Amino acid sequence: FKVTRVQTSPIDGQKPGTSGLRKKVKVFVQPHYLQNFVQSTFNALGADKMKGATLVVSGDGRYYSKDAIQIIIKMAAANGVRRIWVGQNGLLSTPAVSAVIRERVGADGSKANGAFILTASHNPGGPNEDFGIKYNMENGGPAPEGITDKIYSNTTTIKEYLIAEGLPDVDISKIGLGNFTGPDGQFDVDVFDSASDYVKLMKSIFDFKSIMNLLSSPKFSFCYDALHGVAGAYAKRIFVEELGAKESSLLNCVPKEDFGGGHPDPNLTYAKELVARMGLSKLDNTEDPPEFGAAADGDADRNMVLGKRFFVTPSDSVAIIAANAVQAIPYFSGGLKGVARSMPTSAALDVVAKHLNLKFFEVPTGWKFFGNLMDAGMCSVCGEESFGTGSDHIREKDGIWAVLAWLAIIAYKNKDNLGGDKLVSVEDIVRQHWSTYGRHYYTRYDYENVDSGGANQLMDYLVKLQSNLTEVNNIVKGIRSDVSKVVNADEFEYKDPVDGSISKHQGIRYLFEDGSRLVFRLSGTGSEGATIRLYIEQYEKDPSKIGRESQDALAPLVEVALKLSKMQEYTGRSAPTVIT
Ligand code: VG1
Ligand code: CO
Repeated sequence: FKVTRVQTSPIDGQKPGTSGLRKKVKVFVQPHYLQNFVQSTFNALGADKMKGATLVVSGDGRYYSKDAIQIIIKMAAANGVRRIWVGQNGLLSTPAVSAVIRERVGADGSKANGAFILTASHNPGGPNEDFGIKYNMENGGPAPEGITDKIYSNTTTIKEYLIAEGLPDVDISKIGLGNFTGPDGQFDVDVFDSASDYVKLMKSIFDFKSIMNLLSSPKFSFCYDALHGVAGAYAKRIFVEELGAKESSLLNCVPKEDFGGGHPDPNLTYAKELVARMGLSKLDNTEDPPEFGAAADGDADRNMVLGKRFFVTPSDSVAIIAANAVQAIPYFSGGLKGVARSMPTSAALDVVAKHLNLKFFEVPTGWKFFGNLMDAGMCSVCGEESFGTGSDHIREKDGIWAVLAWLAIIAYKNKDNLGGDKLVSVEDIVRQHWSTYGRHYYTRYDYENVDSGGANQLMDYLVKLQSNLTEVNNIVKGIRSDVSKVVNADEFEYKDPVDGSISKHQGIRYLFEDGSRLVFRLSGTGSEGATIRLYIEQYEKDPSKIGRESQDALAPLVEVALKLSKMQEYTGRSAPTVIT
C-alpha cells in the first residue's frame, strides 16, 4: 500500500466527554468525521510513539463498528503503526481491551501500546442511535485529561489526515494474521479470539472451583442478562463453559449491532426482562426467582447485581466487595492497598475503609481518575454509583469481574453450608453489612435530554446559591423542617495525589450536618441536549431504622432537592426520565 494525505478541515464538537467521543451514528458517518478524530489522536500521542506501535482496535460491536475498524486500520498503517490487533468480529468488551493491553503477548513477542475502543457504552445502538470512540493508554486505562484535551485541540486545527491506499479490507470474522507491506515496511493485522485473554485473567483472580460448587448447588440459582451487548461473548465462555451454569441461565447473550432495539443499560428501568425474572417488577408473578441475577451494559464494563426480589445499589456493592475481598477472592489475599469511589457514589465505602483502616480516595466521576492511584499501588478496589465496579487487575471497570466477585462472596459465606438447609442469600449479605456498618440510603434522578440552556441555568443558580448558607438553610427549612442543616456547599475539585493535576467543576455538593448529601452534575456521556444527574444520599446508623424502603426514607431530601434547585422551573420536567 501507499500513503495518501487527505485534505480536511476542523469539525465542531469533537470534545471527548467523561468517556470518549459519543455522537449519533449520523454524525459519525459524515465525511472526514471519524478520520479527523483518529488523526487528532495520533497527533496528540506523537508521530514517534506511533511508529512501530502495536494498537488494539475493537469494541462492543454496535452499528458502524465494522466500517470504523477498517478505516482505523488503514489510518494506523499510514501513520507508521506496526501492527493492529482486532478481536474476532471486532468484538472486545471494554474490560477485555484493558486486559489485552496489559496481558496479551503476540506470536512475535509484541505487546500493545494502546487501543481504540469503539463503544457508546450504555447508549442505544443502530443507524439512528449512538456510536463512540475512545483511546486507552499503555497501562490499559482511558487517556487522561491531558491527552484528551490535546486531542480536542487538534480537532480544532486539523488540516490533513493520512490513510493507506491499496490496503484491502481485512476479514475480521476469521482468526489469523494478515501481512502487508507499506512504505515503512511490514504491517500486520492480527485477528484473535475475543475471550481467551480475559478468561485466563479471571481464572488467575478467582477460585473457579468454589464458584463452580456454588453454581451446582441445588440451593443456588443464577441468571445473567447481557442486554445483547458484548458481555454475551464472555458470559457463555465463563459462566457456562468454565463454571457449569445452565445455558438457560443466559438472557440476551447474543451480541447485536442494535442491542435488539433496547437500551443496554443495566438498571431497574432498562433491564426489564431480568428485573421481571428476579421478581422485582411491579406486577410480580414469578413463582420462584433465581437467588442471583446480574446484567451488563453494551460494552460490559457496568454491572447490576440482584438477589431474589432484592436490588443491590452499586454504592453498597463496592463497599461489600471491599469488606469481603481478602477472605473471598484469592487475588486480594495479601490485603487491599486502598479503596476509592467517585464523588457522587455513596459513603458506604468510606465506612468500610475506616473500619478496616484502609487508604481511601474520592475522585471525580469517570474511571480515568482511578488509574493513577492503581498505577501508584494506592488502590485495589474501586467503584461508582453508576453501576461500575472494578479493581487493579485492569484499568477499566469490569462488569463480569463484579459478578464473579459477588459469586465468590456468596460461595465464601456459604462455604460450610452448601449441604445445609438455607442459603446465605444476597439479601442476607447486604442486610448483615448494613447492621455492621450502617446503611446509606441512596437514589439518583436523571433528567435526560433536557434543554442545555435550562440545564446550565440550573447549575449556575445552584453555584450562586452556595455563597450564602444562611439563605440556603432558610429555603431548606421552608421546604421541610425534618431534614438536617446544610453545613457546607461547594463545587467538587480534585487534585490528583499522584501527578498533582487539578480537575475543577466536578459537581455541585450540598452537605448536611447528619451526613446527608445532595449532588448535582451534568452528564458528560450524552449525545444530545443535556442530562442533569441529581444524587441523593442519607446515612442511617440506627439498626432499627435500616430496613425502610429507600424511596420512603429519602422522600424529605428528594423534596428539598427538587424545590431548592427549582428543577421543574429550569427544565420544564415534573419527573425524572430514570430513577436508579
Ligand atoms: C456516566 C457515569 C459515570 C461513568 C461514565 C462512563 O458518566 O455517571 O460514573 O464513569 O458514564 O461509563 P456521566 O458523565 O454521563 O455522568 V460507561 O459504562 O458509559 O463507559
Ligand atoms: Co459501559
